[in-house]
Amino acid sequence: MSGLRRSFFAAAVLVGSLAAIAGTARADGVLTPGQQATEQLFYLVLIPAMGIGILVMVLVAYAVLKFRVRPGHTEGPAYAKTHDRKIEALWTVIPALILLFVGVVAFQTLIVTDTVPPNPDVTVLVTAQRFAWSFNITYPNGTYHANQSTLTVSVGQTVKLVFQSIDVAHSFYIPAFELKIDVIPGHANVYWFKPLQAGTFEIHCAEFCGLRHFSMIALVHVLPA
Ligand SMILES: [Cu+2]
Repeated sequence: MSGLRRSFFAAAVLVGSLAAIAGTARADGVLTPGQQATEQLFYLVLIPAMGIGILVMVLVAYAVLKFRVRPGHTEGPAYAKTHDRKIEALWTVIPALILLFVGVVAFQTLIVTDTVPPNPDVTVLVTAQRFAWSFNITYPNGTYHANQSTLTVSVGQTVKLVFQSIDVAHSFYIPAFELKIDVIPGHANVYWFKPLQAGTFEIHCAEFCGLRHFSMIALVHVLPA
């Protein structure tokens, strides 16, 4: 196999395996609107980035092979080209357009993930404390459940979360929902989610908060509607 053909082959294998990884990551389905928006953004950025990365790697491999020192090719041209206005304009305008695209899609994602519904069905005061979470939950019928160790909600309910920490900085993280927000002393962060499927999902702390940080785990129970 020639060097150029070999680099194209390696690039094809890389694209294939990345596509396979992307495929398995999609298999779980949509759990919340925020998770859906986050994953859409992830793939909208990942797929063009893979294409650009592969293009660059192939061009580098091509240049290394084509312009290497070999019998009869020991020197460069006597008057090598040093400027090209057209190419310079292209490599300014194309990255600018890519950044504009990423900026627009990222803002669209933030509109979904960071717009807390004005009239949530369930309101939860989440209290973080080394090394446990506790939930004060107000349900749609007005019932109030204080100091719960598990967050129980139903499919289709909009859930507003208000966070407080009574000691150090923590971070509320539901990996399945791709939801993560800092929980810091002295400032109440606000976030939301809307579960679309029943199930039980883990809540972790994603900010190192002390020796037993790893054990700061709680559950979200999503009951069928
Ligand atoms: Cu913590």
